[in-house]
Amino acid sequence: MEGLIVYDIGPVPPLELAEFRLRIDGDVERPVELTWEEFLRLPQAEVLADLHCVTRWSVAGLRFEGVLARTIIGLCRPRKGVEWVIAYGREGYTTNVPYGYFARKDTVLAHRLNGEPLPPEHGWPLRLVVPSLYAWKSAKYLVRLEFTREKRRGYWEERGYHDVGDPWREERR
Ligand SMILES: Nc1nc2c(c(=O)[nH]1)N[C@H]1C(S)=C(S)[C@@H](COP(=O)(O)O)O[C@H]1N2
Ligand SMILES: [Mo]
Repeated sequence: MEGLIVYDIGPVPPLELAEFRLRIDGDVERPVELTWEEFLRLPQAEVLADLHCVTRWSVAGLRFEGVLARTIIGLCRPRKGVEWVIAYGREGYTTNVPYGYFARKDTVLAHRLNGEPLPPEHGWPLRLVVPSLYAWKSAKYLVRLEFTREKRRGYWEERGYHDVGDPWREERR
């Protein structure tokens, strides 16, 4: 993708789509595990997003397609009191997303970018995109969403990044 800088904490294990599973669990009424086909059968949507990295690059006008976070919320029904969503990448990346930002109408579990399947280095086959937060909250290679009441930090949050990360408030670290 032109303009998007690849930012990865380490090598990403290969994956066959037939082996793909998305786990949605934690403090929810209905934990679910979806195969790739099951995920694609959920209602699909399109979101225009800008990504802002804390290292000060931004890319505007990315067109992501996938399943809205709100659809996932309707599916798993988080319990009252849930305040965080931990997103897991298959290489071991984690990040904690405040539930209020996760639940915004433009948060999407994206599998296409600008009309093409997600490029491998940008999260194939699936990434979380939280346009309202800095890009480190947009976990690539997404395999699990865990809803929690208590705060648990993710990879960069452990290393001093902000728990919320709202670029309009410049919440970097
Ligand atoms: N799984 C995973 N997701 C990740 C990262 C990562 O290392 N692993 N890096 C984060 C950071 S710091 C940024 S800035 C963006 C970069 O997204 P891009 O590589 O698609 O440009 O991905 C975020 N999501
Ligand atoms: Mo980043």
